[in-house]
Amino acid sequence: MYDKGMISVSMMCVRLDLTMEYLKAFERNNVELLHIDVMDGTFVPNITIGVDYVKQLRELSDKPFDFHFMVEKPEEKMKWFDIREGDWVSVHWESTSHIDKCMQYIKSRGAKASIALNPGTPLWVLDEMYGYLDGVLLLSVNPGFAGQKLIPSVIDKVRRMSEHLKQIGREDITIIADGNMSNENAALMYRAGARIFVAGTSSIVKDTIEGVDERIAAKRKSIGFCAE
Ligand code: S6P
Ligand code: MG
Repeated sequence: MYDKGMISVSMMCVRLDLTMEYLKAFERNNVELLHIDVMDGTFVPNITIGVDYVKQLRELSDKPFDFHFMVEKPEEKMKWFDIREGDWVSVHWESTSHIDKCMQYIKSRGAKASIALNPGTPLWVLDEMYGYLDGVLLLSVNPGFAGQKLIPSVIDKVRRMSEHLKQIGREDITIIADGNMSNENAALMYRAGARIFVAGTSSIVKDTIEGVDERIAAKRKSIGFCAE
């Protein structure tokens, strides 16, 4: 397990007119990952980032992408995207009968494989899948929208996931926390065992670029970069 947390910035939260400024800020502050929420209007009640946006974003940034697919038939739709070695890719267990096929595909691209779980989905659904996993994404909001409130029971779910991973000798599997990762919530999730933090409107991404460096620094402090 990484000692310190990594930041994965939610690109759906970045205003179009501020995209370049934010990308420069992520570069100078060594933000680790760009979180790409792909929603199809069927699995979740929203449509977000698509194939062409991702293509263009690749031209603007060399950072690894952290794909979060919230789509039906991910085993087909994932293949439309340029998934590269070093990327993280999370697919919802609830979205497909072919989660095994999805994991095989992600591995075949050299990317890190992760299963995403909605807040109401129990951890035991992962039982047959640990062999593939590099990560588990635990949503602390119902998927579909930025700017929601954290569902508090997910903090204990992260703690139980972390304990279970220790028990089965799989501390190498990284817990990704997504949904209202304010600095306060991120600190709780960090203590519970999460190590990648999706940062959107509740911490780093605002309607202005002003203060972004300070916001990134504050986020780092909440995820293990200073003594508690
Ligand atoms: C939600 C999505 C998330 C959001 C992120 C936004 O369905 O998976 O990745 O983009 O949670 O962050 P915030 O800080 O606005 O909740
Ligand atoms: Mg997400």
